[in-house]
Parts: sequence; structure tokens; C-alpha cells
Amino acid sequence: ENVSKKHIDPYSTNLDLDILIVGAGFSGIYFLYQLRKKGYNVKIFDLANGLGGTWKVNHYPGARVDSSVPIYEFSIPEIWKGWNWSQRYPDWKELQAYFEYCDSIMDIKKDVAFNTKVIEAYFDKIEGKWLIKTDDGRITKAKYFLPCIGFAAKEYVPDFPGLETFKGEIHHSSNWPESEVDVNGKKCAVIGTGSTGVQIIQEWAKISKSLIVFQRTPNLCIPMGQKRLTPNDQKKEKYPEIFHSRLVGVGGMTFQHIPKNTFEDSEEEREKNFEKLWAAGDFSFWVGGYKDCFTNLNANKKAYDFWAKKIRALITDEKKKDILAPLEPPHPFGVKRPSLFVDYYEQLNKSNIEIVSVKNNPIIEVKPEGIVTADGKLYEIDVLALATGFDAITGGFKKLGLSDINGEKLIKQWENGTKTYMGISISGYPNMFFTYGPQAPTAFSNGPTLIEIQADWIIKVIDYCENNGIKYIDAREEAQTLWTKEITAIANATLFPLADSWYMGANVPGKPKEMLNFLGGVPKYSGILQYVLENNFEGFNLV
Ligand code: N01
Repeated sequence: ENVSKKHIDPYSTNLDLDILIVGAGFSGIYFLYQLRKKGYNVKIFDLANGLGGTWKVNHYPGARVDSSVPIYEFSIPEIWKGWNWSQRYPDWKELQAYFEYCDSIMDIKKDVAFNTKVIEAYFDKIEGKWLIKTDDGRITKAKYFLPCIGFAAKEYVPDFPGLETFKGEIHHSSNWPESEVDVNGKKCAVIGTGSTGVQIIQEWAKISKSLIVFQRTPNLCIPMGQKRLTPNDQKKEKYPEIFHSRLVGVGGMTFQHIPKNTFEDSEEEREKNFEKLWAAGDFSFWVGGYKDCFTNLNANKKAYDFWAKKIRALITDEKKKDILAPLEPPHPFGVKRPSLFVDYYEQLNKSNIEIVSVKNNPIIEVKPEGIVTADGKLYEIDVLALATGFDAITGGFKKLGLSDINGEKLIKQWENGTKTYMGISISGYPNMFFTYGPQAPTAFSNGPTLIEIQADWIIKVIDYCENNGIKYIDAREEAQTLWTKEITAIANATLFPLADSWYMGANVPGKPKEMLNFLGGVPKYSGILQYVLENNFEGFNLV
């Protein structure tokens, strides 16, 4: 029997693998399944104690996906043929059940070392292998190294003085306790109103005694359009076509822009179109709108005004109206991620829910009893949720302890700006490929769509190298410089740089403000990957 095909325990001390994957979410599972079928000796390391990646750890109250199914699932027939969802936007519990179902078909877990943290990794050029150190002291060897860590692998907690003195219960959304946090009869607070904050607020507003929402920037939320699904709603014969349309739609989903600029339509026609997008729910009003919405400020203002009109009509209290949906845009519509709401505004209307705008009156301190704002007011609370987001997209890479072939640390190399080649590889890090990371369409793509595109491409590259006696493949520095320039040029032609978002790395103090995503769209991105494959790996050195 071929030794490489014999099962080796992923926890064993002398792992010498073809491929090591980090992360057991959508990407890691997809890779393991496809690579193992080809006979590669491949394992996954994951920090968590189960499958699901982001869905294993982000199980705060109300956590659910903002992309609808079946867009948000594997396009693997063995999986979709036998699985039905109960809701258009499943919650974390159902997503975790989905990953368990995947395991029952794909037999993933036997090749995953859980509770295993990578702390150092570098490529040994002489041996032609990655050496990967984990927190249990093991050193694993692998010819290829595939970080599949998602964009939210490192949380961001603002440096509030006194945070550690708070005597109540406190949790960051991505580090939520396994046991339920009891807020019954308690005074609660949420800091942050991004996608996470909106979801926690929607839930806690229903069950806590009182809730204080600390909002710095209003979330320009749009209606979700949640609905229950029966197996009858999930007609499997349509799935191949749906999975194809997500490859060519906007954002790795099935949307298309209105093929017109905003002012090509009369006011009346525009209103009609906006109404239609609003009623459709999902991300329609965000990514299905006029094609100049993110490039023309006046056009964008029309979308904002419509949004504000709709939302203000849902809010009963005049003061809350101006905090949640001001007449003047806090930033152009959609250049920060709009959350999909179910009953957010209805909940915020309640008299026991207070909204504190901390834009001009920031939080300056946390005391044992609660939170203090710049005006000196103390808000006494029992339970605090930090929905303050992530050192997104690049933060997870910095945690892996990566160094390049010359021993330089990635953390240092990216200090003044991120550099990758095609958002899939980094020069000086041979045989390392990643998915859903920096400088790819990441934040502007449905996860499973982009992940499958990138993983299929990476597998083709690995197969090519293995079939042609290639020791290693490494991106050229000049190719990487050009890619980074391209990312910036595309972004600078849009309105995205006008906001301090995590898309731009601007949510974390001290992090360079730069576009961290390829904004050219998923179809163009896959076209570029395909071109490189067909043109002798343009931009790479093969040794
Ligand atoms: O993080 P965020 P997130 N004082 O960075 C505020 C995905 N996701 O975890 O906007 C006061 O968006 C900050 O304020 P501001 C999704 O792609 C998906 O919510 O910087 N407030 C902001 O309101 C999403 O976009 C799903 O002014 C402070 C909030 O904290 C991404 O993950 C669900 C502050 C952080 O929002 C990240 O979402 C959840 C301070 N000092 C997440 N510092 C679904 O698919 C920060 N804030 C459903």
C-alpha cells in the first residue's frame, strides 16, 4: 500500500505531509476533501474544537449569515443533494449542523488536529518544505502550506482604559462562551453597530431588562427578507444553474447591477427601481443598484436619501431617528457593509433601549460599574458585548508567525502596507497559497463562491508542480508590486476610500489605510487566475 495514503493521526509528532491546511471552515474542508481524493497526504490544523471556521467561534446571540442559501453553501453535489435548510438565512446553529452533515459525508474530522495553534512557519529552501511550529511544541513538515483562516481570524478590542476593571460580564462577539450568557433581568450594553452589533442588539433587545447601544457610526441596514424554507422550496434540479450564476453575478452572488447610471432614469423611474430593490430584500439594494452607485457621489446620494426615507419611517422617536438614520450621510451609502435587518428598528423603538451616539462624545473609560463617555456620564451595566470587529483580512496572517525565505517576518514586511500576488500568494513564501484573504475579492464576494474558485486554481497549480518535478513555485516581487498598484488604482476610482472601514484597514488605529480587497469583481478575478494558468504561470518563478 502507498505509504502516503495510509491514514496518519493528525496529532502525531512527526507529521511529514504533502500539504498542511490551517483552518477547518469552508476553505479548509473544501481543500481537504478535494486534495485527499487525489491521493495527497493532507491534514488540517485548527484553533477551535470543531468544524466550521468562523461559524464555530462566532456564535453570539442572533448570529446568522447575511447571504442566502443555496448561494451560501458548497457546490459539491454529494453535499447539496442531501441537505435542506430551514431558513433562507440560516443561524449559526444550523450552519454548525451543516458542517457536521458535511463531515458525515466527507469524513473530514479524522484528518483535523483541533485546538492546535500555528505559532511559526517558514519555507526551508534546501529541503523544499515548510516547517510549521504549533503551540504544543510540534514541528510539522509539508511541501505546500495553505492558510485558510478567513478574514475575521483576529478580533479587535479598542484600548478602553479600565476595561479589565469591569466587574460585570464582558465578551467579544468572536469569543463568545459556549454556555448561554444570561441577560434576563439584566442591564446590558453593546459597543459597535456593525453586522455583529446589529444582530446582538436585535436579540438582546427582546430579552434583557434594558439595553444601551453605543453607536459611533450608524449602520445603513437594509431589509433581510428572512423566510422559512421547506424542502419543496429547494428544488435541486435548479442548483447547477444557481451555482453557475453565482460565478458570473455581482459579489459571487446572483445579482446584476441595473445596467444604467442613476441619472439616466427619471426621478419617478428611479423611485420605482429603488422600491423594487428594497422589496426584494437580501443585498439587492446594496449590490443590485445602479452601476454608478459606488463611483459617483451624487448618484450615491440618491440611494442614501431613499434609504434614509425608508428607515426614518420605521423610527418613532425623533432623537433616535437622527442618530440611526441622519438626513446627512455619515459616509456614502454601501461603502461600509450594510447589515441585513429583521426587526432592528422595531426593537430600537422600545423605551428600555437607549442609543448613545459616541461619534463626538467617545467612550473614554470603563469603570467597575460601567462605561464612561467624554461628557463624564457613567452608564451602569451588568453585561457588555464588544461588537467592535476585527483586525480584518490581514490580522490573521500576522498571528501565524510567518517569515519569508530570507528570515524576514511578514508582520514587518506588511507594516506599511500589504503586498500579495493576485490575493493568493506572497513573494518569498514559496508553495504557500491562501484563500479568502487580502487583495482578492474577499469582502466583496460570497465566501463559498470565491473559496471554490481559488481552491480549484490552487489545486491545479499543485498538480502541475507535482506532475512536472517542480520543487517550488514563488511569486515574483515585481508581479506583486503591480498587483498591489492595481488594487489601489481600482479602489481610487470608487467611493470606498471615503470611509474608515475594515475594507480599508481603517477600523484599527495605526493600521495603514489601504484597500484590502480586489474591487474588480469575481468574474474578472477568475479570468485573471485562468490567464496565469494558461500563460506559463506569469508572475511566478518555478524552480
Ligand atoms: O465588525 P465591524 P463586525 N468606540 O468592524 C465600532 C462580517 N460579518 O464584527 O463604524 C465605539 O463592521 C465600529 O464603529 P465605526 C461582515 O462582513 C458578517 O460587526 O468604526 N465604537 C463598528 O460599529 C462584517 O462587515 C455577518 O465607527 C467602536 C463596530 O464597532 C464583518 O464581519 C455577521 C469603537 C465594528 O463593526 C465585521 O463585522 C457579522 C470604539 N472605540 C459579521 N471601535 C453575517 O454574515 C469600533 N467600534 C451576518
